[in-house]
Amino acid sequence: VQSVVLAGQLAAPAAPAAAAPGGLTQVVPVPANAVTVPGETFTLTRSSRIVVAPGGGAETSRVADELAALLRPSTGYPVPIAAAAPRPGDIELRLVTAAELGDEGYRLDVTGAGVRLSAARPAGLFYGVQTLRQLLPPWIESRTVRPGPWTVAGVRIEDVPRYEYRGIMLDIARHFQPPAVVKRYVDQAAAYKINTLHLHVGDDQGFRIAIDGRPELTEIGAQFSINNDPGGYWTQAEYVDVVNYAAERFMTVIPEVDTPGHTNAIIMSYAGPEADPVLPDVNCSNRTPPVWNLTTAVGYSALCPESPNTWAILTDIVAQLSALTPGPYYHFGGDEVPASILSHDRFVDFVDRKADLVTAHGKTSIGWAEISQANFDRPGAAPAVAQFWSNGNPAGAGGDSARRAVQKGMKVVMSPANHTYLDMRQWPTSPLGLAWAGVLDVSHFYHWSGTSSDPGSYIPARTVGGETLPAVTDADILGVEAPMWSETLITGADIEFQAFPRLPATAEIGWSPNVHPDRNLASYVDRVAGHGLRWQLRGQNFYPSPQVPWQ
Ligand code: TNX
Repeated sequence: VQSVVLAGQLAAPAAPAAAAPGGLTQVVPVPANAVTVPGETFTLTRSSRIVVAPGGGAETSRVADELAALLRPSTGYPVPIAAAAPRPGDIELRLVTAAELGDEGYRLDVTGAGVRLSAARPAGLFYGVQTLRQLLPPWIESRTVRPGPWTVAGVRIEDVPRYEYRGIMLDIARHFQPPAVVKRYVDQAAAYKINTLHLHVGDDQGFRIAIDGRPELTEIGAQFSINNDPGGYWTQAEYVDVVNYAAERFMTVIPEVDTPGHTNAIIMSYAGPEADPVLPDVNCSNRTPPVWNLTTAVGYSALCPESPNTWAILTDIVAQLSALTPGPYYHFGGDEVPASILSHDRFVDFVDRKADLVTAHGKTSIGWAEISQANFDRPGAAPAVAQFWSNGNPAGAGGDSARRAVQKGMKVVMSPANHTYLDMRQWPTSPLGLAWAGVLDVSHFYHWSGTSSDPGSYIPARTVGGETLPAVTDADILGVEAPMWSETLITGADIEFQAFPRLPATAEIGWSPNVHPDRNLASYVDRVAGHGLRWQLRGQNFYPSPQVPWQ
């Protein structure tokens, strides 16, 4: 076994995975460091066990349970979980003291004697299991018994993520989705080491989570989806159930009720003729209620920043969603409010006040990057995060919303629409998706500028009007996120079709080191090619992109 070093310390990368035999050629995201162990092969057999070292705690046991649940249906083997010394043929999971592995890294040793997976934290064990899954033959994903053989070529992997935030966003406001669909997507994304689920639950066309004391928001605001498709909402118990389900897959939920724009559903809930009490003062949109906007229009609604009722409603929403959400973040939207509806000053006042409201409820604010216009640099302002989504030229004004955020000390989540938006069409005449940020195939997701896919050099510094706005570097970047808006997406199958095979590219950009022999499009499409069979075996939809040499 050759020596293994971590990303960042890696002077000359070790053996390229493309040259390695066996399952390494299917691992996505590509591990930071992997070396083959020549002449060694692990075989999972009828007598193999999952061995959990003592002291692992409940989370480690759960990872072991999840691994067993994956291995049993396709192998037909019992795969018991044992707290015992490992025997040849076993898979051992153990927590170790290894600061270099951080909260999410893992070490995976596969030899003829067995598999040893170690990590400093249970999340690392979970991610190691996802890698082991991809090292095994694709038929491991079968839900019925297959003949095998269940072999893995000898390999030693030491893997840590580049960014701490690797997200998906799902819009359940434009088209309602029941919890079961979201849970499936959580499982599918967690397999690629995505660790954040940003749930967009309030927009013009719907408000999707029950708020105690404010039945209007869901009784009125949740009735519909776009095109008069059926609406719906989650009870708070259903939301908590999804939060817990995601947490079991080491995924943190961030709720988003978009404000002050994208609020037609809230406004209608209080300003419609049936509503009691009627609160016309919350409405600063250019529409006179009752107007249900069930089209894909954007940029026409706004809550009035001067209305005490606006703040009473928002306080209830922020307080309750914050209390139900264990993660550190609350996303308050902030996108697409035309100055013709709220002047710059009124918008800034709104954002400053909303950020304070979020802080008062113990969360860190995230908003779409327009919020960087507000006073996040004022003395005493809490740290906050801007989510960059522009599809404009990042070297030009297109990058300014993120530069302003950096200038004010905010962190940035990178979601450039033309490289991460999963609701964009995959070919020009696709019945699914919009195209305002482009028609985006795998290559557009992988290549952010030229053939580079480095978030940390995507937005360079820019001098404008004698002022130099800063570059957005890794020191500023919390991570990456692939949003999925749902104007045209109705079913879980639609969501899967849009997510695969593009989402794993964003996952790789978020996880894998930028400088690595296999961190490139050619290697990515080769590695993801074997996943089509895996997805089919799991009953998961995907787009058979012509850019991938499907096996
Ligand atoms: C723009 S991107 C929006 C959403 C739409 C999306 C459609 C952003 C922050 N706002 O309201 O759903 O385009 O792709």
